[in-house]
Amino acid sequence: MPAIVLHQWAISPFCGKVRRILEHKNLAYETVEYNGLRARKAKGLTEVGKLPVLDYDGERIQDSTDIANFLEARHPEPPLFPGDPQQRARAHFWEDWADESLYWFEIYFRFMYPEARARAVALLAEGRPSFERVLLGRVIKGMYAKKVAAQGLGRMPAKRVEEKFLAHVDSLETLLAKQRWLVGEARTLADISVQAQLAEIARTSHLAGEIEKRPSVSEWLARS
Ligand SMILES: N[C@@H](CCC(=O)N[C@@H](CS)C(=O)NCC(=O)O)C(=O)O
Repeated sequence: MPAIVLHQWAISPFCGKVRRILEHKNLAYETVEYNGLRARKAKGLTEVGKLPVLDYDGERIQDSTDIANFLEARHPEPPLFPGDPQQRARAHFWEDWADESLYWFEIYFRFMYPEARARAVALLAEGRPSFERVLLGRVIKGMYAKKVAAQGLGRMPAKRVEEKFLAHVDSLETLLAKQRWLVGEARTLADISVQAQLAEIARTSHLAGEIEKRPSVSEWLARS
């Protein structure tokens, strides 16, 4: 078995995506956590400075999409992608939608609401001295407020952002009421990518209850 180490924040949706990929492929791995002030060390792991980062038998890969492709090449079974090229193209777009659009709803619902933010800060400070939790609490709000304002959601009323998100969840419900997986007949990177974002929204946001109310989405999310 290869030596695999995932450098992560446990509550990062992209790190959750990589854990799901590794579990899908039945690969054993260890994790290294970057909670609290250790977050600064994550910047030095790669040029990009983001997590997840995966160490695989001495090779270092960053970016969840690149990690997925890397692991697919080395461990083709069970596959992450459908064999049919058209379905593979659909899986590609689902992944990109999850990573580039749904992700911002996750950030917004986690960091723009005081109760969700307090839960996230507690999780991001787990295992660290208590002063780091206080520090994180102080810096995180402003940091993410700037990011969501630049992206756009941060300049909309919260009610509108919630409506837009629930329209996405309703569309997922419509699809999943008629099909077991997002693309084709088996679990693919499409399901993994969307599930990873929704699971993190459900972990810290009051919208968890709204997700639970959609039976097909809820059942598919639990079937991971
Ligand atoms: N496209 C990247 C996105 C990774 C990403 O944005 N990670 C966040 C944590 S959820 C991060 O490292 N943020 C710290 C930063 O941007 O400096 C992937 O798929 O891995």
